Amino acid sequence: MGNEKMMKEREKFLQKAQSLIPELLYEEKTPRCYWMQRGETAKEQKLYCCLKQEELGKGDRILFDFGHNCPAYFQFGLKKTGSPQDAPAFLYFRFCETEREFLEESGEDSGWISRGWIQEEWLHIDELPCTAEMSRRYAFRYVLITVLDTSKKYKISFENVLRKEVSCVDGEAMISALPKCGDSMLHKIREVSIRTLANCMQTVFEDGPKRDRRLWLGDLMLQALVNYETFQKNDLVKRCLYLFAGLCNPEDGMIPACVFEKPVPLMDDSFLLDYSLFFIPVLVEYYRRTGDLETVEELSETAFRQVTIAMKFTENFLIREEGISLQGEKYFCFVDWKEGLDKQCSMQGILLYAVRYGVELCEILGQKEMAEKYGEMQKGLEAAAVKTFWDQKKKVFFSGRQHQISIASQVWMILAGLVQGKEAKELLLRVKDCPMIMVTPYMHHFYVMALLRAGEKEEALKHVKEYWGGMIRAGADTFWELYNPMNEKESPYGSYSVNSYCHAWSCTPVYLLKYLEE
Ligand code: RAM
Repeated sequence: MGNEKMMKEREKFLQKAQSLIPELLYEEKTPRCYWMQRGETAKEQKLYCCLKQEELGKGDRILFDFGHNCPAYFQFGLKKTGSPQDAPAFLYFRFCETEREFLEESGEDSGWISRGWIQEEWLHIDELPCTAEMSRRYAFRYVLITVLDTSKKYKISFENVLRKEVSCVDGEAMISALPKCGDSMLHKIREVSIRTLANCMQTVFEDGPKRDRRLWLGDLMLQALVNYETFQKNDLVKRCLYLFAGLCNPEDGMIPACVFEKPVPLMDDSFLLDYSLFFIPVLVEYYRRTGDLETVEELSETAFRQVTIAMKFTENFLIREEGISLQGEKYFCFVDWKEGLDKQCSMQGILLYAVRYGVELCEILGQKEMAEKYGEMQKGLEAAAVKTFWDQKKKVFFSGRQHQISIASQVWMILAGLVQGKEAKELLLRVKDCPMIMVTPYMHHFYVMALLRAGEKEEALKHVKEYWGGMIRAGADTFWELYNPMNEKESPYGSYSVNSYCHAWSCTPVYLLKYLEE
C-alpha cells in the first residue's frame, strides 16, 4: 500500500477511534479505617489501628486503607492545632496497591525501569486549614503519609479524606450483583477478576492502572474476551481496534505492541511479533460477539498485513530445519516473562493460531480465494512446525538451538490446533513438572485454554483455583501482572515494588469459568 494511502487511512481510523472515547464515571469513597505510627522511631514500630485520629507531628505516620485497590484521585482536608503555623507542613505520600509496597520496600528501588512509576509525592503546605486534591491519578488501596515536619509549635490532623474512584464501568455494582456460589474461593476469584478488569477500563483498556497505564495489544486480546462476558462495553474494544489500526507503523503497516493516548494518540516504537498478529483474533472475536461487519471490512486489510509481515520475517527461520533465536532480531516476541524462555517454538504456534483466525476472517468477508491461500499457508506452517520442533524420542516440542523444552511451547502448539484431544492431554502431562514454567497470569490463561482443548476440564478448574486462588490467599483484591508461587518476589524489572498489582491480563478466570463450570 502506498504511503500516502496509508497515511490517509490512519487519519480516518484515528478519527473513528477518537469518536468512541467513553465517558468516565467517578465515585467518592471514604477510607475503611486508618492506622498510625508514632514518632521518629516509626519505622521500627508496627502501625496500629485507631478509632479516633490523633494529632500528628514530625515523624508520625498515618495509613488510610480504602478496602481494595482502585484507580482514583486522592483528596483530603488538613487542619492545625496549637500555635499559629510558623512553618510549612511538609508531607510525604505513598500510594500503594498492596501492603508489601510499604511494609517491605523502601520505595527507592525501582529496578531497571523508571522510578517515576513508584507512586510517591512530597508536599509543602503553606496555609492551614486547607483542602487539597492530588493532581495525578493513582492506583491504590493504601495511602501512607509521613509527616516530615510541622514545627515545634503546631501539629496537624486530617479530615474529610476520600478518593474519587474512576472507571468507565461500575465494577463494584457488578460484583455485588454476582449470584452466590457454593464454592467461596470461586466466588472470590470471580469478584477479583471483575474488579481487575473494571479498574483497567478507562478511556482505553489499560494494561494496569499503576503501570503502564496504556493500551497493549496482547493484553487487549484477553480483556476483550472478559468484557464480552461481563460489561459488554463493546465500543471500547472497537475504539482500541481503530486506535491500533490508526497507529500502525507508516513505514510498513505493522501494528505496534502498545500505543499512547496522550497528549495525542501516538504509536510506541516497540514491536512484538506475537502482539501484532493478535490483531486478527481480536477482530474476529469482536465480530463473533457483535456482528459488526462494517468494522471488520474496514480493518481487515490491516489485519491481513500483520500476517504478511510476519511471514516475510519468519520464512527465514521457521521453515528451516535448524532454528535461530528470535532475540536480537528486529522484532521481539513476548510470550511470557519467564527468564531464559526460548520463544521460537511458541512464536510458530502463535503464527499458526493467527493464520487459523485469518481463515475465519476470510470466510466472514466471503473472500474465497484468500481463504484458500490462508488454508494453504496453515498447512505449510503445520508441516514446518512438526518437522522443525517435534522431538520424536521425547514426544514433546522443543524450541531454539538448545532444544529447550517448556510448557509454553506445548501450549501454543496445542492452541495452534496441531495436537488435539488425548494426544494434547498426554503432551501436557509430559511437561507438567518441566522447570521452564510460566510466570504470568497471561501465559497461565493460555495454559488453561490448552487444558480445555485437551478435554481436561477438571484439571483446568483445579489450576484456576490453585493459581489465581494463590494470589487471593496471598492477599490480592485485584490480580497481579506476575505471580510465581515458588518465588513471591519475582519481578521482570528487578524490583517487585514496580510490578503491577492490578493487571488486566490476569482477569480471565471469570471468562474461563464459563467453560469450566458448564
Ligand atoms: C509490560 C506490560 C504489558 C505487557 C508487556 C509485554 O510492559 O506489563 O502488560 O503486555 O509488558
